[in-house]
Amino acid sequence: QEQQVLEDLEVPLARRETETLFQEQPETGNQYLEDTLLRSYLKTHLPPKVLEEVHQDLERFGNRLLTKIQPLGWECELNPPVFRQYDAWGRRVDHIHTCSAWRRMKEISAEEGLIAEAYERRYSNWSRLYQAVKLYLFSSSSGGFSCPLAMTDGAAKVIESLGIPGSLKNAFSRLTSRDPEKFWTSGQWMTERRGGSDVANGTETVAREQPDGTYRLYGFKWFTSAADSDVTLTLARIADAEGQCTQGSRGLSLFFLRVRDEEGKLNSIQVQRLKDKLGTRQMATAELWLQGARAELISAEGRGVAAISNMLNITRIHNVISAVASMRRMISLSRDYARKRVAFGKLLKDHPLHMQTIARMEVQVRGAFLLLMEIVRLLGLAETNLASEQDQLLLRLLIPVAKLYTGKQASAVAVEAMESFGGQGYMEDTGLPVMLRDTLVLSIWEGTTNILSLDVLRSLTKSQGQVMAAFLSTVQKKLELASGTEELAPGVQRTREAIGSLQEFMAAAGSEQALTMELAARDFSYSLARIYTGRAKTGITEPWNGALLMEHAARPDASSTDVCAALRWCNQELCPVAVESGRGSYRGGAALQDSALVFGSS
Ligand code: UCC
Repeated sequence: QEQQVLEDLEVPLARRETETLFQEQPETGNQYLEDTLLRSYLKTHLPPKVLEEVHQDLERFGNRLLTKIQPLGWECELNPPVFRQYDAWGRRVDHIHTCSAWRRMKEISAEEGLIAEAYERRYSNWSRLYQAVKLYLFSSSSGGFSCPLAMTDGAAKVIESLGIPGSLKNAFSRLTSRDPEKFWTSGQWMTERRGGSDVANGTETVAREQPDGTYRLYGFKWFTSAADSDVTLTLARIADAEGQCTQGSRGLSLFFLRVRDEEGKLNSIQVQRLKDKLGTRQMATAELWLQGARAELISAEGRGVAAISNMLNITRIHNVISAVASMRRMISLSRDYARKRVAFGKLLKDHPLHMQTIARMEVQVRGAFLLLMEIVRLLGLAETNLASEQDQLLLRLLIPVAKLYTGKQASAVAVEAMESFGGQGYMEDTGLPVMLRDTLVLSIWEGTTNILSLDVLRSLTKSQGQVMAAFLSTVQKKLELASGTEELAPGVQRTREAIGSLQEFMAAAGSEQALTMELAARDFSYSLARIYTGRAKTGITEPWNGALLMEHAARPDASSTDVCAALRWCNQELCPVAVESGRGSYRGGAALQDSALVFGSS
């Protein structure tokens, strides 16, 4: 009996000691100060005066993110929006309640000039890049607020590209305001039941002109992200006097509308329900009925898709920003964990296989980061009329390439990084699953990988091949002029070979049927992403007008890490389209085989 009593006393004691996992939490510090690649990029490219100013602001912002904004982001995750359709007395209210942290994110976005910076252009062509850097730092702490910011930026871009008509002056100044009281966010209502990708054939919303020249919209929008936004851009078909509409892309026009009036009453809109999503749960995505919503036509009739493309190209860049940011955050946490976690008698950082895994992710995020910087650099030039024709062509091509490529990279890195925490990576309260969920959407919204691959082909066709000529001549010129940094020679060689294979593929594909290019579209886009990201430096006499891995590694003050990352990038298959073409993957017969594999053959 005495023995039993003693055991009973000991068991709880033993349990107390073992039931809790004592493990220091992985953390990041000031993300700006810790990001050596970002800082070396800015140092290399920005004029010294600009660098001095933005450095101070980014260091301050990095501290604000760490101490104030990151906790708010987590609050947004814990308090997702709630939809209340009726009040206690049966009145239909359709109220989307957001938490105070979410509303605070909106104020912070204004205070930090997260949209304003790009439109004020106080640093001329560098303003866009500076804005992108702030958004990149903000993204993983924003509690999903990056999404409304993407659309707000896109709406501002569309309005600016229309010359800021008088009727939209107020909206433009609010979308680009630094004043939290004035700042508006925008939605982008493109998706209807019949068409997420096929917008041209799937859009059923009808616009009826009113005597005062405005329109009333009738239809159903199936996904409306950040439905608490103040305004939105949306597509609809204008009905003629007989109520008939033109079908297809040529029937679509672009409209601007305020979602609510001054009192907060919805603009003849009913909220059907909020979506139950895998991720981005901090943000309200709604199904909306437009029941005569008053709207303003802002594109030429029938030019809706072309007009909203200005928005799409901006939101796709934001997608790249979020993809790179989420990879960076996951890897930073993995790295920190490797310094703290002991297994098999030593820290994870002392296990070579574990470090190899993180290093592989690091090569991916480095390439993606430099691709992002290249795009926002080109965009900055285009917005300040400093871009050459070649720059503009490259920008058109690189946006879909980067969106599709980094979206996939981010998902793969998020899954891999999660594994580096073992079972803890799978635990909700670590916050790691949130990051994984929120990353998975990046290859879906704003155009799936295949849709973006077809957009790459669209840019080729629309420019009659000029985008490709710009791509090849940029890459080739840089290779010809390559300074011959000895350590980089194998990478230069591999890139050269990849370009040769790409050219051979293109020459052969030119005489094939359209099906060949369609089947090749994804591998082709991947090849462009890998070759461009790994391309070599231009030579010492040229300005640092590109920013990709080899260029970065050939800077006079480049580190051995820069060189190693460049070489490792070039060690992957740089031209998968040539490899697959060689295997016959794009022949008509291959398409039949694909079908048989999926559905089975008789
Ligand atoms: O709304 C959504 C969620 C919002 C959440 C925002 C988050 C942002 C992320 C931030 C990270 C946190 S998702 C909804 C997104 N929907 C899409 O992305 C649609 C996907 N589908 C496509 O992209 C299709 O390719 C379409 C809709 C563009 C195809 O339309 P069409 O009408 O069939 O295509 P067309 O006929 O080829 O193009 C019509 C015109 C042409 O100009 P013209 O007539 O002058 O020849 C095209 O060249 O539009 C032009 N165009 C473009 N121009 C089409 N795409 C582009 C482009 N990307 N750039 C320039």
